[in-house]
Amino acid sequence: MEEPKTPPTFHEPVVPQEPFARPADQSGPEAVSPTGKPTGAPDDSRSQSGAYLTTAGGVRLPDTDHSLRAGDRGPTLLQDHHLREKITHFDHERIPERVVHARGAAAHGVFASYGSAGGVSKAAFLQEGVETPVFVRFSTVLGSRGSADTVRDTRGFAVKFYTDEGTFDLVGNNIPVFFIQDGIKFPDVIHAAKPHPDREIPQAQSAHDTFWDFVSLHTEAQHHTMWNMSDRGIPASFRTMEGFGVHTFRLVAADGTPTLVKFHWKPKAGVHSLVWEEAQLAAGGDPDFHRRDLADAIEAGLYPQWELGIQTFPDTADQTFEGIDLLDPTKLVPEELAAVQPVGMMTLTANPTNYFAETEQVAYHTGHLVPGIDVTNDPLLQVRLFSYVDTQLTRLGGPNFEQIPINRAHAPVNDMLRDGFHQQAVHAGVAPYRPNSLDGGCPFVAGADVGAYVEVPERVEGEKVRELSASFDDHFSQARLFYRSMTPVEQQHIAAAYTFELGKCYEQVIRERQLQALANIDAQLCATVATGLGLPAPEPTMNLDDVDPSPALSQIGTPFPVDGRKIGIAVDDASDPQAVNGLIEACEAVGLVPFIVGPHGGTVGTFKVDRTYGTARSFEFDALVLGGALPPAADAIPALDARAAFRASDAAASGGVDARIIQLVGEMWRHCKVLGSLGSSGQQALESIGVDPESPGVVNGEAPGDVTEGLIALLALHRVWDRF
Ligand code: HDE
Repeated sequence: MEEPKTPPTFHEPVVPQEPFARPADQSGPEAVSPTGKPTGAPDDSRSQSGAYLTTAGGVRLPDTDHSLRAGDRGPTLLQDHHLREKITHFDHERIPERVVHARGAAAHGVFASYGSAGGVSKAAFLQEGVETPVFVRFSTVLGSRGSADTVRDTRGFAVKFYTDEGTFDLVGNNIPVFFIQDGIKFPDVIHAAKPHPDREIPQAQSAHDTFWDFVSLHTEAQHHTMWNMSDRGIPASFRTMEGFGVHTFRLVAADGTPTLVKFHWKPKAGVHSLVWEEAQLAAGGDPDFHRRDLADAIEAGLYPQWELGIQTFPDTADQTFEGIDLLDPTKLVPEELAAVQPVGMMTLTANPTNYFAETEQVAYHTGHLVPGIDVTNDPLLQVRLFSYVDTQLTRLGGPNFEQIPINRAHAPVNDMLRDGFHQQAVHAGVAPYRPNSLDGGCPFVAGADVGAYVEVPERVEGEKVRELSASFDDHFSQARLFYRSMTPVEQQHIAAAYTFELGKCYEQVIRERQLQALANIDAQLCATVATGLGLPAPEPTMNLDDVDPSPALSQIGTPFPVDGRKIGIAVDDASDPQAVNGLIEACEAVGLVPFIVGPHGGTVGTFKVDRTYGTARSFEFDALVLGGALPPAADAIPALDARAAFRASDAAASGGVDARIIQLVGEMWRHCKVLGSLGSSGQQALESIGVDPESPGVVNGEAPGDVTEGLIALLALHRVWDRF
């Protein structure tokens, strides 16, 4: 799939030439005008062009390395307009990062509707066979723009659909519930979760006092917190995350019939997570781990896919389903009670061309709704409807952010909004007001019959109060439902995460208070965490009602396709080229992505080295195959590397496998990843490191095909949980 690239030359080119064409995996926003009309220009028409450097005004420049000075040892002249333009623009290159979800990565794609939602929603993009361009941004919530990808956190999953009827944004998360029931508390939860205001630490973490102070006092946050402490808080990649609209929305059919729905994105690659040690290693070894994975997959043509599904509920007066209040965003509806019905497939096909222009400047908004999709009175959603426009005024510098190329609608815009900073449209006419006669009465208002957005005429009455209905009072039963739906290994991860995070708090009373909340969720979980913290496990302060587990909430046990899984193949200078080449081909034939791990950079025999013994760590691979004896490489530093090795004492006795390979195998083993060997020297190396070739999750083969067959079977289940 890889496009031929123009390789850079060693010496700086001196002959003027047109800029290189954009790589095939990149795509800019559609070339529509600020008023939503297709311009017909190619979508790269906004990129800079021409062989020569110019000023912002397009005048060619002879020099940009020397300021204009009075003599070569004299002062700089104020008249140097190029210097001033260059520095002034640079001084203003940064815009405020997002208050939350500052760190993100995005991609272009397409949503293809199955038409199965056509009966419950009149939205044009949900009708059969309709294809709609999308721009999707994934993010962490807490960290600043430069923070690491693999921290324990919720992930944003925001999708902009550029539909023919205007823009629809589904601004969701990878966790189906939220910390707070009423949006007025959003500043509180975020202030508590962000770094401490005095020292501004810790970065991108919830493992600190203020977070646990808040969630232990504010117990409606316990359900979301439980998800964060689970494997969902450390996804393996964006490609393997589920997405959720969180709130209950309202779909409207062509005849006006409303249906309440919850939106789900199901990844075709399956739902997978990192283990905690991998997440920690990746935060240092490759802080851009998720961002890189997404971009690499798209560049390689391994287009990530998610199926959009809906759970539907009758729009009854109490807006409650099986006793679950659908307006309470701290509650989910188990899939066993309401199946997720597939309505379309989203495929991400292109990387952005420019991070700032697209990923940074994209502005999602929960109020971007199209006919056929309406909101409910969920008190969290209601506040979001205000916040998303308001925040862009500061972040994107004024009211015309909808005109930035990535935000432009792909439907005609005729809004009577005028002027303001950065106005890019050249509006004709004299009457941006209604009623008017000077512009012939334009623009006219539409009726529902010609595509107007008409709110569902819901009857509303009540007293003005600052309170929620009593049905929102249960803060623990769904946290228990989630915990009890996990497999034992997932439960162990949850207990370990609570123990780690609470162990990082300074104030004992905060730990004790959170233990009290755990006691009200599950006695066994509470006891395990209490043991780790060295504190007594408190008694619950309420009856712990039994819950029916929802197996659909567990990530373990379901086989998924293995396309795009990464296989490390460790080789040395004596590895059998035929066998290794055969393995590379066999991997590629079944959609696995092989990485050669060599003793040094460059090439080893006939193989191009992707990682060296010194740079490879477990988090980069789903499986590792030893393709040789792997003796210590020329740059091995025995004293240093052996200390890091697993079973280092055996390393010398083993006949000398490079200590960094021993370390890598040790990590892969601990992380329950598939291990393998190719040929007898590979198997010998594995055995000498201490891996029993007969143990679960180990594949040995003389022929490459035997190895890949074993890999596929094991990788379908992601990890070898039964190793321990
Ligand atoms: Fe957001 N949220 N949010 N949020 N949110 C923002 O908008 C806000 C909430 C979510 O990739 C901000 O443009 C309030 C729930 C995502 O650009 C801001 C409340 C969910 C993104 C904002 C919530 C989300 C944001 C910051 C409580 C999941 C990133 C910058 C009422 C369903 C979108 C911006 C992107 C971003 C406000 C709660 C998801 C400040 C007030 C619940 C994925 O407007």
